[in-house]
Amino acid sequence: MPLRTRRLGAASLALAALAGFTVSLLSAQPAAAADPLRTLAAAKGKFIGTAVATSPLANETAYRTIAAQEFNQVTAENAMKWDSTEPNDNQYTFSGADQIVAFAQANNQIVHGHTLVWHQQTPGWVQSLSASAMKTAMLDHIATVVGHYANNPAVQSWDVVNEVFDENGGFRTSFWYNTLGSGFIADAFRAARAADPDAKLCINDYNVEGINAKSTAMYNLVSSLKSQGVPIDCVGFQSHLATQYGFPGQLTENVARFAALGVQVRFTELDVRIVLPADTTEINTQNQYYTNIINACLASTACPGVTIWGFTDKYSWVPDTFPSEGQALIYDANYNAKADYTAIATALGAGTGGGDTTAPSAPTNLTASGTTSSGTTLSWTASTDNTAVTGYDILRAPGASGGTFAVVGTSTSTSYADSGLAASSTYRYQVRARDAAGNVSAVSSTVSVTTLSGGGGPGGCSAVGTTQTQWPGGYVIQPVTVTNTGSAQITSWTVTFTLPAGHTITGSWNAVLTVSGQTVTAKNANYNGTLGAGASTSFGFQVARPTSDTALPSGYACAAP
Ligand code: G2I
Repeated sequence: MPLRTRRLGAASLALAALAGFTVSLLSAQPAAAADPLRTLAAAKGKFIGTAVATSPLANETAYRTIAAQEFNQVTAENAMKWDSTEPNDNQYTFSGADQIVAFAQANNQIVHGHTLVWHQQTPGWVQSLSASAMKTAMLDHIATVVGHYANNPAVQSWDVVNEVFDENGGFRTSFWYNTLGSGFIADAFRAARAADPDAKLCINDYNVEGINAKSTAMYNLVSSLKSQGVPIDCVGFQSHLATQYGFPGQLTENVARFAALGVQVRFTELDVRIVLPADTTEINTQNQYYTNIINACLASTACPGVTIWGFTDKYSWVPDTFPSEGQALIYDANYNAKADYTAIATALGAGTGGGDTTAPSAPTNLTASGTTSSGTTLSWTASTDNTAVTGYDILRAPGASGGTFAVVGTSTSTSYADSGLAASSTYRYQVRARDAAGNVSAVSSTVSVTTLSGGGGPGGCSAVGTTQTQWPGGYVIQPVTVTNTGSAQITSWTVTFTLPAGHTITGSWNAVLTVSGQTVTAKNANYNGTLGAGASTSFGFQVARPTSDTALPSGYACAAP
């Protein structure tokens, strides 16, 4: 784990934005909303971001001021792409990327890295490599670029692969795919995780916002990567929308199906272009599309936030690509906020919160107890708030590291019983508090829980062996804790485990041991077979082993017939 402050969750941005950022007055500041977008979004536990370009960031005060004032997340529009960061083999330049990250840090903004492996803006020297050299170049690029920011707490996520599908749901026949096959995708994610174990790793694409052949291909890929244990944490819906094509169908259902896979869903490159000249109907449609995307993010706990692909029509990719279209962003070319700005502010709750934008304090002292093979009970110390805490969200992530925290339940007290867990599995929990205005606290510290083995049911039990002492010629295992993990009393139990070759049991207590080959079977003694639901007992044994051997028994399993 790299040495650094643990990254802020989206929810903690509420506190960061309120505590650390002073709004400076701008002549172009919109009159419609008193609070900047970032304050409104943070009060909802979300980020609102923008893509930024290095040149106006360096040269235009109005650009810089709006970027800092209105957004709590930034993405480099071009500066982190391959042609900017590694134009020649093994010659890395981070000047533009570092400029953006420094700006973000100065303004309490989080950074999304864009993008590591893409078929565009990748230098020719990469595209012509042989398969083995291309794979080496890709892994080296990911390790170096992600590694450059791995200890920077602002840089929290990456687009690892970008736009790998064609419109029919096949893999795009890019030079990556043509040379390496689809395996480059899993390789890229593994390399990114190795370079920064804490970063959220995303796959990003356009025309995947609604349910269609392309988004279904994306869904199937994410599902398959997850089942293979490939580290993938998020899906980016770019959301380059256009009023003439309608709003994507079944967007809410699409968000939900990805969320059910246990990945975040981010809106990463939102803009809504119009065929020029724009009329009132088109502008109203555009306002509605912006509103719809914000609402879709607010409605899903899997969505940490929305990034707009720039903010001013002065700098938008749209006219370069679609010469007869434009006006896609939320400020005009003179930095005046457009009606789209107000639509977003309104969707984020401007003017509805009764003025309360103070989030509760984070819950403290989170602990887990009474863990069985299928459940655990959490308790914590209450949060405080300027009005009142109305409830707590319970978040859970699978495994001891990685994965995504998702809300699994709510509580109005300071405890929560979680159930339906898998046996012998590790989960991590966090809790956050809410108030009546919808303000969300930072998350509590994380507690890790490993469920017992033995599979629940009336007759379940688990066994955990502890090495009490060992020496060159032997060891003592004490206690082997036997727990009734079921819901009813048991009257006998049998523990089995594997003894390394050449080891001999020299003594045992509180159980009756028999040895067959390398398998040891320990049955309860006549006085400790009866255990109520959740109750434990223990036994122990001593073993002689060759003096050169440091092996220990393994594979403890318990049965309670
Ligand atoms: O095409 C829109 C976006 C689609 N998804 C991935 C994004 O990375 C992509 O962004 C755009 C940037 O907004 C443009 O600014 O990607 C383009 C490249 O494909 C960017 O355009 C490039 C121009 O093609 C270059 O000629 C120019 O030198 O921007 C460069 C820097 O201004």
